[in-house]
Amino acid sequence: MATELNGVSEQKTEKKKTIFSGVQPSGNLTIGNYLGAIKNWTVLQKEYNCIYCVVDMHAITVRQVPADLRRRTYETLALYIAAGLDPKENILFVQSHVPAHAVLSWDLGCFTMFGELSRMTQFKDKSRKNADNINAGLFTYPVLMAADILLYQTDLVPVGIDQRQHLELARDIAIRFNNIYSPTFTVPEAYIPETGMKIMSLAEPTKKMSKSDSNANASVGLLDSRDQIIAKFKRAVTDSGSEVRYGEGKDGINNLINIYCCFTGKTRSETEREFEGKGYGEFKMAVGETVADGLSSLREEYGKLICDKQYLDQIMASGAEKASAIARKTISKVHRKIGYVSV
Ligand code: ATP
Ligand code: LTN
Repeated sequence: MATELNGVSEQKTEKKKTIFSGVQPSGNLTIGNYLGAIKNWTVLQKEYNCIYCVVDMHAITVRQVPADLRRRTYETLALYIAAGLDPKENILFVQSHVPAHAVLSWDLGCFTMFGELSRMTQFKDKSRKNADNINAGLFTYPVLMAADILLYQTDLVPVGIDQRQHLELARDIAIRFNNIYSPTFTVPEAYIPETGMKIMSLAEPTKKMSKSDSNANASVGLLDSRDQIIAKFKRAVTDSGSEVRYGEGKDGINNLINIYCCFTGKTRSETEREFEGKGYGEFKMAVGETVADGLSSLREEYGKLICDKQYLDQIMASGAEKASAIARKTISKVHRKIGYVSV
């Protein structure tokens, strides 16, 4: 899709398109976050104007320990860079450093219907998981996400498929606002990878792998050690069969095949052929080793970055400054259209 949308001829005549995406610093980033989101971001950074955010304001919709949130905000930024995002080529910043996100979120909330927010499956899931804290922020989370995206006149939003519904809502809000006033926001499109769009839990393969899962064996962290990674794949839940073949009702093995394909670049049928006549045990071991090897340079780079807090602070500050300059323009346009008095 990237090449199709951004062929050479288009690049010469048109302004580069803008990309925006983010991850919440709500836990240890998993291979789901990597394969569904961050890995794809690195591919896009040369051809697009890319803005990647650590969405800490989204993270507090679920109760966070302050020291953990602060540490994970640094960790997430360091992981962005370790995964290959160049801070000189991209704007990397922390959401709470740019207050325009909260400002636009309020405005857009007045153009979003209660019924629309009630239909969001992530809200329903998270309400079930956090029954003692179904706060208003959890409910209006998609409005803040729409503000994140629309502030930067974003064309494309690379996310995992679980975010499609939120993206649709962001588009609806943009279209609604544009129709009520006049064209104000670029209407964004989702950019969802074909493979890795939804990595499932290793413990319950019908559920999405999630960094906030309380079962440590369910997800593989980007910073897990080689031994931990291999052990988790060895323990991965699969069906009672033994043939490494993609198929209906084989969620566990399908997930392992997908992960293996993402890390090796092989197709499903190539993988099936490679493991023909070999059992699940051997396959799980191979997936574990492949993932551990695939993440080793990221882990090494991360180790260096996380020790240099000063460097990370500097990236955060300069990212916030660049993001604020773009956001300011959208805010002033929106406020003029709404009818707020400017002084
Ligand atoms: P949480 O558990 O706190 O809800 P999460 O692990 O679901 O977090 P997010 O911060 O909500 O992660 O998502 C960041 C990005 O990673 C999004 O683009 C999302 O689509 C993608 N993503 C998250 N989990 C997966 C997954 N299992 N497979 C593919 N992509 C994923
Ligand atoms: N809701 C997203 C995180 C997120 C996001 C964004 C992604 C917040 N704001 C803007 C893309 C664009 C999630 O992955 N849970």
